[in-house]
Amino acid sequence: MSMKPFPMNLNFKTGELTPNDRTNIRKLSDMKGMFLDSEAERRILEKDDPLIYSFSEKVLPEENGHLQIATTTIHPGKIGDEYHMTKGHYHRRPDTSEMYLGLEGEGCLLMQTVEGDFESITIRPGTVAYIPPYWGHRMVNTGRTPYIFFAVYPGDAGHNYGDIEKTGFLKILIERNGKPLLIDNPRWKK
Ligand code: S6P
Ligand code: ZN
Repeated sequence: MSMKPFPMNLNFKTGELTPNDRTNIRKLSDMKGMFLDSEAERRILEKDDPLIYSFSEKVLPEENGHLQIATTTIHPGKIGDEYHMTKGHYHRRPDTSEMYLGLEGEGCLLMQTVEGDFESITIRPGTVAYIPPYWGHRMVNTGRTPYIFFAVYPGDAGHNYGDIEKTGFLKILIERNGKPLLIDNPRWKK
């Protein structure tokens, strides 16, 4: 028996997706070693464990032919000079793509391939970004308000976090003189 069609509601201001089945929370302690300034990370974690981002998903079959639907909110802030960001990932099936739609706030989509290509796209409310197959992706909140975006990707894409945990991203986004600046990641390993 095939699945029946159904509606959902997406609040364009808050990113709230209803109904959704699961909200995942990522605090600084879940992202140890991902920000460049490990001393700043240690100092913050001594006192606090700030929420970096959360994402809500509708649970749909992880099968070819279906789609996955999610909204993410990255809270504003920095660890040292580096803006709050998602962990970032490749897809477990690397030949799958993804679409992001910016809803609120301002930030940047960082993308890279295992061969060492790199691209970035500024995403504001209304920006639609297409992430082709084989491009790892991470979102970064460069603003002072929550950064909210909507994502749609193939049902069987899955997530590969391990490769980004090992190599990091080629470039990182830091604040310099009050403005975002993309710099080479001194820890990047191909
Ligand atoms: C999934 C899609 C998003 C992210 C979410 C959190 O393919 O790209 O829903 O899962 O933004 O980021 P991350 O890197 O922790 O999965
Ligand atoms: Zn993805």
